[in-house]
Amino acid sequence: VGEAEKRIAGEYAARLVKDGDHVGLGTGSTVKYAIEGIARRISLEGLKISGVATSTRTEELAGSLGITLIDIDDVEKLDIAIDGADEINPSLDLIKGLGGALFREKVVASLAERFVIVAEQSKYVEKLGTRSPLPVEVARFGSVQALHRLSSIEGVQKIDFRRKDGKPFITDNGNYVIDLWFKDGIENPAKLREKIESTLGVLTSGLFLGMATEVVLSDTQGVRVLERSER
Ligand code: A5P
Repeated sequence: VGEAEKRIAGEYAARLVKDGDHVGLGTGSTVKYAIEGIARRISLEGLKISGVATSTRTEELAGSLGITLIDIDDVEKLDIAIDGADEINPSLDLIKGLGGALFREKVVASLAERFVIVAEQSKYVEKLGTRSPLPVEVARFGSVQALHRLSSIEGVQKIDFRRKDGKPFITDNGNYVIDLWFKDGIENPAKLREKIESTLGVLTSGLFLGMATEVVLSDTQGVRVLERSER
């Protein structure tokens, strides 16, 4: 899908960053444009920021563009974090993690005062779990048992380990990802998150509920910004 749309959303979000901000830098093909936009503002406007990366991929990209990176444990909070998503519903709840960086993304998002999502319009859905599978990051030890436990959750139609080039996909944290598909989407995201995240072996799920403060949705014409009033 449209690089143009991704660029429009990403570049819009890059302009939300303020001088002196600590910025969470997400992972994926849309937020890449935000990271490039921030780097351009650093060189053109002398913007001073420091970034916390959500993946080794983003760390390499930001580093190569000259963005100063700091360790997550050296900050108490982030002024803003910008990231992509796989699905967004009208309450601004999200499914994330198709890129496999969900745990680090969730940790970074949880520290951010503003958590801005950049996505093209087609990711906006009435009901989560209708377009994308739900990724869950699990420890490798006992991961087959974890898969069995997760498969007994109501509504799960299909479940499988994420694979890449024929081998199990391994996250930046050395874990596996299990993808869950739902028969008719996710009826109650909060209840489901509770069930999944209390399962032995699970590090976290791709359900990001009540976290996004703004969603920048783009099409080729421009952006529509959805805002959450409380979180
Ligand atoms: C990475 O783990 C994901 O959460 C991404 O944020 C998500 O997959 C969006 O990526 P794209 O912008 O490449 O679609």
